[in-house]
Amino acid sequence: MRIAGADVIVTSPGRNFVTLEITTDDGLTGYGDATLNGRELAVASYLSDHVGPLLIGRDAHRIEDTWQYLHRGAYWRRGPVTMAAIAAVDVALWDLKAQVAGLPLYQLLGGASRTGIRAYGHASGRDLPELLDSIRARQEQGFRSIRVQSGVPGLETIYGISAAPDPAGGPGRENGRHPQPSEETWDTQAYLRHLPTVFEAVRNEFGPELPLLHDVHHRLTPIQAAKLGKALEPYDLFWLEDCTPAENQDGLRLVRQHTTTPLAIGEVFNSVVDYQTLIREQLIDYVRSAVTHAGGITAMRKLFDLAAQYQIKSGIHGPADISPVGMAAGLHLDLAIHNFGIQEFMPHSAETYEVFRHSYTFRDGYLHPGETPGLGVTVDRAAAARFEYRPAYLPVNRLRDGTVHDW
Ligand code: EZ4
Ligand code: CO
Repeated sequence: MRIAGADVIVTSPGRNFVTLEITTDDGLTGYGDATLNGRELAVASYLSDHVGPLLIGRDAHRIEDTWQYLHRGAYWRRGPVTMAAIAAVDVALWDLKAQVAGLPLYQLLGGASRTGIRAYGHASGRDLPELLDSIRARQEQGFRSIRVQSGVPGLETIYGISAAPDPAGGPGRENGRHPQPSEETWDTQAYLRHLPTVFEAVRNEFGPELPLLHDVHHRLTPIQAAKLGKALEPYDLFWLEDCTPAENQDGLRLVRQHTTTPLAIGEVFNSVVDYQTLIREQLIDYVRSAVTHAGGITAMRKLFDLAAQYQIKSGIHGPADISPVGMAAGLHLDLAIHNFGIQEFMPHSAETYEVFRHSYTFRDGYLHPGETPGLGVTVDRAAAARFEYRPAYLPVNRLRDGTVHDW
């Protein structure tokens, strides 16, 4: 089975997605997600200008060799653009191999280790009543684990509570072809004072059993994160996510020494190298990388195997800016690996599902990739062509004095 074509599909059904479509000389088609929110065209160019031409004529079955060829062979390693491009090739090749085998992809990864994939949904509110309603709405949708994000008195918008439900699909898109990112104001002390009161109220309302998560979005220093983790201990979080920027992995030692709140990190990481200290020293409890951003199934499987040696579990990133192709790739891994933890799930819009036909399901709190041979996602190219790319960016965050802060 030789690779005959490698097409890059850029489409915007509600938000931007980049998809690699690999075709083979025996007529099969495989898909990989290459969406890098706000920097989509850089990956599209990396694939169509530099990677696609190298793939033509290669044996589509040689997944590991192709991964190494693109990673080591390029000389320039790692980085979000490179790793998203390699991920797209890798996932498309796994899709093809599973189609040839006539099996859903998870069967090639060792088969199912569980019957369903526990998913968490997002609840948010500008104030407490709105937040409690949002949690109830998620429960009605079937979610049994819920990420809680709350407005902070005195702050107009904060991460997870933008006026538009989907930040990079939000106001910036309306400004024409070259929008500027919107800007938000941040006050760390106000957040640190307010958040424990939110979790106290949520626990009082919903009781001790509902698994609750929270995403700090890299906004604290290690000592601030330590303080927050400690303050949240009475509310028994499932995890506290991205409590501090973790490019400096050593910083997590301080957080860890002060709190037993479980920690999840890694949605902006793209390589196992980013995790070396975090995993070896057991400084985190959940690995957050997305298949789409961290080199595909081949790389993620190795990452999870390393984590398993240290009792660290998976918590694959699953926001709406991962396409259904990337989502499905994560679900096949989730079902197969032993050290599965939880899967983030933001259902896509009806427009997105028009372009991406998928076999995965969500029922009673659990996802399943389905039994269709391969990945179980196909792209309707005629539908994709109806949704033209428009630049859209995540907001930029500033402190009250105007200093740029992590978003
Ligand atoms: O802000 O995917 O846990 N999920 C998140 C996401 C990220 C976006 C960035 O593109 O933090 O919503
Ligand atoms: Co996050």
